[in-house]
Amino acid sequence: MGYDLYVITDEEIGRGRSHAELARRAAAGGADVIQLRDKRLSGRDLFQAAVAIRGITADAGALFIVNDRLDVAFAAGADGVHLGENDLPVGEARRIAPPGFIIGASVSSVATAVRAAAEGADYVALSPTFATASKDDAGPGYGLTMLAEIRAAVSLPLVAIGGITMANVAGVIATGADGVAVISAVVGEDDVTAAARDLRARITAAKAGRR
Ligand code: TZP
Ligand code: MG
Repeated sequence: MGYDLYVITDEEIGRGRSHAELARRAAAGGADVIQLRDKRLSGRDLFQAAVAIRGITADAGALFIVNDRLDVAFAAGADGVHLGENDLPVGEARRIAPPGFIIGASVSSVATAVRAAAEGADYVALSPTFATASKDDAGPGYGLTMLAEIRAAVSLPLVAIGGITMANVAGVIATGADGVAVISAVVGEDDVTAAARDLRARITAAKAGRR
């Protein structure tokens, strides 16, 4: 299973629709991966949202990843966790994760990508690839040059995250990303399912053009 279209839930950008509802709509549009991300929720509420999304993604055949919280990911039976550079180290998560459990890592350089790979990450995400208003502390984007450098340095699946739009997704895929992770381009749209379908089609077309 791939990482082509990786949709991250956000109830604020999602205009009040719940994490589960956003996940359901994105999966219906062909999202390959759904990530539950909510920095505000208590562990208990995050767990409850995770259990709901576990059922939705299992039915849809999508992967389910929990942001930040390895404990919640384990407890809800998620497929994996996504860890940033200030979260639990990838190697420590790998040490206690069951076989097959997916660990994704946000990276900001070739060096951090190579380290994440060495510690046992299953995919790396260049974060942020472009500037974004969806994450307060994201900072400026690293851009396509850095994406290409990481592509050349690691063989793991490479995801671009931050500021990906319908307009720039083809260039991101042409640069060598295996997939894109988005909030606003899908979750912020009125018709989440149609936006996911449109973005997914652009990714598929860009990959076909790369061969
Ligand atoms: N991590 C790095 S950028 C980002 C996250 C969660 C936000 C991505 O949101 P958008 O709306 O797709 O730029
Ligand atoms: Mg994090």
